[in-house]
Amino acid sequence: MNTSSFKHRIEEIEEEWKLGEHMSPCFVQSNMSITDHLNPSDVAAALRECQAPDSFNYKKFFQTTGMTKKSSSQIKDIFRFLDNDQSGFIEEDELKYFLQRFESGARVLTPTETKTFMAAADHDGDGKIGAEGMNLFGV
Ligand SMILES: [Ca+2]
Repeated sequence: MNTSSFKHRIEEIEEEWKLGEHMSPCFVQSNMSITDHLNPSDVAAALRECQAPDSFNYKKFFQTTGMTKKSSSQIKDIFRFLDNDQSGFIEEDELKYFLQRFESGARVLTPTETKTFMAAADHDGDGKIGAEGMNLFGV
C-alpha cells in the first residue's frame, strides 16, 4: 500500500467513526450475536412476554431467554454485548435499548422499566451497571 492510499484509508475510517457517533446504540453493529449464546426461540418467547409497555420484568426475561442458566463466562460475554460502547458499564441509555439488542425490531423500555431495572442491578448507586450487576443476569 502506498502512502496516499494509506492516507485515504485512514480518512475513510475516521469518517466511519464520525458516522457511528450519531447513531443510536442499537444500530451499532457488533460481531457477536446474542443468539450465539441464547436459543432464538427462547429469545422470541421472552420478547413476546414483554410486548406491552411496562410489562417488562427482568427476572422473567432472564428466565425465559435461558440467561439464568448460563455460565459466568457466557454471562460476561452477554454483558459485554449489552455494553454497546464498551465502557465497562451498562448505562441508562444502553438499558433503554436493552430489548433491541436481542431483536432490532423490539420496543425500547419505558422510563419506568428502565429505572426499575437500573435500580435492581445498580447495587452501588452510581447510575450504571458495572460488574456488580452481572449477578443479576444469573438470578
Ligand atoms: Ca456502556
